[in-house]
Amino acid sequence: MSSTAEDTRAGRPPRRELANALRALSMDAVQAAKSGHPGMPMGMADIAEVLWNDFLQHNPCNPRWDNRDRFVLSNGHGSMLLYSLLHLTGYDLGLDELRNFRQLGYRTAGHPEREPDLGIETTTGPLGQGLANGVGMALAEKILGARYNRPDFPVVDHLTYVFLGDGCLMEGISHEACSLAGTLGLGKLVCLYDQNGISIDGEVNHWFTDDTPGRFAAYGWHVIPEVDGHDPLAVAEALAEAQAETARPTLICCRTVIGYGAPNKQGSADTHGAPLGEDEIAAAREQLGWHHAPFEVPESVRAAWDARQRGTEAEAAWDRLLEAWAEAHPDAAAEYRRVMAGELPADWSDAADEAIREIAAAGADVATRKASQIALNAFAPHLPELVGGSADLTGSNNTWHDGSKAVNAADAAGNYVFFGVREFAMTAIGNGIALHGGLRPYCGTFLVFSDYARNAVRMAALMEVPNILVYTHDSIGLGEDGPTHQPVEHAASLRLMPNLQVWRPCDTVETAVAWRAALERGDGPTALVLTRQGLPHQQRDEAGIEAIARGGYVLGDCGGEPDLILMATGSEVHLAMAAAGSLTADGLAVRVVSMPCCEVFDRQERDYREAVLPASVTRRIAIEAGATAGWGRYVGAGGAVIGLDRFGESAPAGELFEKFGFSVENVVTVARRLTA
Ligand SMILES: Cc1ncc(C[n+]2csc(CCOP(=O)(O)OP(=O)(O)O)c2C)c(N)n1
Ligand SMILES: [Mg+2]
Repeated sequence: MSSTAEDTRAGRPPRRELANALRALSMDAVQAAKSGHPGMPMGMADIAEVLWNDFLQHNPCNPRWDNRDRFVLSNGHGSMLLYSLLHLTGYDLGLDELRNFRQLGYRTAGHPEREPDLGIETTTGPLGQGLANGVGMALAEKILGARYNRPDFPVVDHLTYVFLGDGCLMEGISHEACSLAGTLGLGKLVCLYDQNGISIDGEVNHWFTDDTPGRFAAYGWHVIPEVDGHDPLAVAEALAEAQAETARPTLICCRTVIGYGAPNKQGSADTHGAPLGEDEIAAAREQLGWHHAPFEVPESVRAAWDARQRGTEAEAAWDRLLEAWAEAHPDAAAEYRRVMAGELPADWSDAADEAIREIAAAGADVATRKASQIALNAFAPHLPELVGGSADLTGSNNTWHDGSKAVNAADAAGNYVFFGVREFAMTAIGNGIALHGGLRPYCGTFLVFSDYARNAVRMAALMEVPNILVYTHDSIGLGEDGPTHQPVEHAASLRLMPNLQVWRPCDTVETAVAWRAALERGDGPTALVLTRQGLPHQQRDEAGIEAIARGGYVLGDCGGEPDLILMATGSEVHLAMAAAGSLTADGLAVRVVSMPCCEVFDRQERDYREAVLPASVTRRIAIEAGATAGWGRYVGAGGAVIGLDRFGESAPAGELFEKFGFSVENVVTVARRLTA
């Protein structure tokens, strides 16, 4: 963008007027809702105007255009800015939606999160995560570009823009994510920092005095400091400079005034998260020279904002490139189209069946973390879209498979990311990779550190992002590392999260089925909860193997109505089987139910659940080396739970299982008490 930026816009209303349309819509919608955040939209309006009108490649007529630039609102409280932009540029978001900001049944939620058919890539309520999502999107673009672009055919070639605020930069995740983005040389990531000096409690100089440009320079970023965020030419110049930089991510630090245009409140935290009030809004109209009724936008302003034709043309030009590329490289093109559509290969189902049959036939006695690697080795050759990594525990999580190849700054044509010790960013970056499309992420760490990642797991569940979480070292069974590393409450608490599927498989076969379920899931995350210690293979027939996918099934049975049902997950399944053997020898009719995924079991039809857990059998014991919460609904009032409602100890695993009651002897004792 040259200094003639203003000249090239002949015939259009002045930029300030276009930006004021964003300000007016935002302050009026917040006022109508009696709730929301006018400060950020009014402060960032000039920046947004330049970015969206002159730089952002997007098509309001097709929000899912593969090669669109991604735009992320990490300071997502400013959601009215995004709604105003979408409305004005021509997305399917009418004035009625803006008038009903934050109301039930409307698409204009407080924090919109994700709406791919509306042009909302992601915005984060939880500050800082959008920035990490943006890193994931830029990483996905880099990986896909390295795979699919050919000389003269830059089919994957877009930028990722992130708006962020002081809050995002105070959050630790910004360090995790931006440090890695620098190392990976994500040159097509452009972040615009709303440096307004204000957060909710007031002037940030009392709690945030970092040298932000210095900090990002130290990460290896290209930093453009001290840009006047209310000077469109300065913003345009900075954006042009950012585009020209392709080796390093760019941070543009924009000095802005929060609530710009509200004469008595601008520059203060009062504008952050409350309606301005009728009087101040009237005064702002005067100050801005915006003499239109609420939600009224003059035709000339609307016409200047309308991006539909420009977007349609941009997409059509890209379509022509794609066609030519597809003709020259038909195999790559077929794969590209499939992965971008989020579809599994046509032969996937047969291949997965075959792989699971082979794994069952091999019947290996291994830890389920090892079983996970076996599953990866079986499935990954069919799924080039699979991109995994670990937060510095690759050898422990067994996330590296025979086809893994590291991604780095110089060569992104790989499928494995060494995330470093950054669980939260890894998970949010994984979400960003999935949100971008074209790749399927998996992220490994110890189960106990899922706490570090937790809000990103929650965002994946909320946004229906199919991120796969490989959580190993899942109980006291990890032994000597001790209670800091021994998860207790984690499986139970992850099961509380809506739309997260938690699998805790007991052997190689269940682990492969769990992986398959995770890979076939398109609408939410899956946690694979895996052991450090070895586990014996369980025998099943063909029907038994098929039943695993139902989340809970009869693994060992007695013939006729059981006197007792033992149910267990993961490392406690073989214990249940051994205890059942002992009780059977004593003349009791015992059924063993393996329950690798409660969420999936709960969704089975009533008849199936009743067949597995007949209501008439009230003597039931659940066994899991973790918090007992959640098992009550399966064992009922007449049942018992053998679990662990305290922290573990540092000792060899075998001794710990004995001490805490995960022994055949204890299960038999509890069973005798129940059946007496
Ligand atoms: C993780 C997280 N913590 C706290 C909040 C609540 N919150 C929303 S906005 C905000 C202040 C953000 O300040 P800044 O990013 O500077 O936004 P500005 O006021 O400048 O718009 C806070 C604390 C949040 N949304 N996410
Ligand atoms: Mg701020």
